[in-house]
Amino acid sequence: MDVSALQKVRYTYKPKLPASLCGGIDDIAVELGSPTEAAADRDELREIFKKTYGKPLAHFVRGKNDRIRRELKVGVILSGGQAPGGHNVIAGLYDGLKKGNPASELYGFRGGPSGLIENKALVFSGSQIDEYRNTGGFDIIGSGRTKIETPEQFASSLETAKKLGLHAVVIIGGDDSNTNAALLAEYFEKAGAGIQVIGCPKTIDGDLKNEYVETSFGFDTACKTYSELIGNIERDANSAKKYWHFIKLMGRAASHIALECALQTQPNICLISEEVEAKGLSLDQVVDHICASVARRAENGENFGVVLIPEGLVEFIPEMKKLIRELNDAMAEEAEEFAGISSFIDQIYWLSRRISEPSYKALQSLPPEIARELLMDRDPHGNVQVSRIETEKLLTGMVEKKLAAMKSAGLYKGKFSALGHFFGYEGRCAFPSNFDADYCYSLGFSAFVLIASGLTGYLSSVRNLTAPADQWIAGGVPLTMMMNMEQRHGSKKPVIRKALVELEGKPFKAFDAVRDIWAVKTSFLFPGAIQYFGPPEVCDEPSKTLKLEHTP
Ligand code: FBP
Repeated sequence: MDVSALQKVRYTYKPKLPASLCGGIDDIAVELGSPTEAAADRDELREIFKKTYGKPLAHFVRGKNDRIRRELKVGVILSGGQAPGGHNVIAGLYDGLKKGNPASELYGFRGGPSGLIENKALVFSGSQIDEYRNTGGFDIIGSGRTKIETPEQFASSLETAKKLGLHAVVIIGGDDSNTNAALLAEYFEKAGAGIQVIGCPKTIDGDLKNEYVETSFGFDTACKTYSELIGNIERDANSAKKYWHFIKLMGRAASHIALECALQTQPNICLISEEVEAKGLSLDQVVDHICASVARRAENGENFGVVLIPEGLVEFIPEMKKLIRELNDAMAEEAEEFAGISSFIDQIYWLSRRISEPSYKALQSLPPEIARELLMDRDPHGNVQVSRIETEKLLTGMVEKKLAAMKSAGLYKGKFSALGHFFGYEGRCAFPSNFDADYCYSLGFSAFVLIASGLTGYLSSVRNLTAPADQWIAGGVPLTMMMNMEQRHGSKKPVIRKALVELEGKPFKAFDAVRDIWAVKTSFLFPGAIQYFGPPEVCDEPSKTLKLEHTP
């Protein structure tokens, strides 16, 4: 296989592991804490997860574990959007299994959860794993967004696992995929199949975190990649001095990526969806906020700037949030009928009889291309595909109009020329940073220890991540502990609670303390490309979010 010079050298990188996993394989024991409770809606969740609710927290210590040498067959799934480091989770899991018992086997399910449902599996060889060590992407087996949902899909998943003689399945995914992992663990337990299920916290969005999951993997690399690009654009803007760049950033509902990139690059404006919602800002007020900065900078002769926009913004603007909720419900309740309506005009007419008057007005006030984007298919988990809504265009159009009105009123004298960008897919398959390479390998290895120790319904967890890797704390968090009930597809479902940006949290506070200066004075920072070789303060630094959240 032809590989780049960087890839060749990255093969030789040895990921760092927590001390509890570094010794001999016979010296890794599990310590269990007290029973746990769900994040909310405990009675309902106890009913749904009769077999797996309330398990204790687990962490690894040096000690004897007589189960670790068992011969095991394990299947692994990459689920949902790509995130840098997925290959290292698989490598860590593979190496753990082989260290435990060279006869153990790791199966990879192709194309996401559908690979388990349809029994599309391969057995990994050592040389195949070696070709993917420390590389980005999920291409070793591919990913997919199928949700294991129907009774038939659960039954086929069990059938596949039984047919292959699996002891366990590892699902590498975000909040929705790990909710699926919890449901599958419960199903296998109810069926008395003795097949364990372990999840791994993946998503560039950074919204799968809590007291025990400090960050999801991929967030670090994706943010560093976007920040490099934003820094380059800032420098271009500061050189040419003629454009305002409106940059939408992936992250789905959460604004963690936008906030982290803002901390790394110091743009003029970074919108935070969670703040927009908390303050109940309308779309017009968001536009006013941007225009105020454009006008102030124009007074200083600076007709250029950078605005960061979290991709989920529209879902947090109260009138839009209401509209999207009503659209989701209407489109889910009569999904087949809606799917049969081909023209946009007919879709709008159909909706006019199903959504409230204010929502209908909000829909009609949008530029037609944005309204069309709001009516596109939901993902298999019922979410609006916010990556396909061109919020950057919506905002530039509205800012342009508002500035023209301000000019007529003598309130603005500058020139405004805007360019739109969307950074998302560019960062999801980058070579993992050293942080993600180490973290992911440790997560995969931990998943092996959880399996070997006979645990099911857990999320592999590695904590204390701002300390050097040997001080990281590895173990497992019960999946039900992170759950609550939420409205999905028109009914209440158990889901892992999404962690959104906390306005009282340290990362937001750090941003809030300086953003008014950035809004007027050019304060750009240029972080440059991710460095893989060199001094640790350049190569091994975790994200600013993680450092702010976890450094006392
Ligand atoms: P996950 O939640 O599955 O990790 O995916 C995250 C994400 O990258 C979002 O940031 C983005 O909105 C979405 O995936 C895009 O989905 P798709 O890859 O299906 O276009």
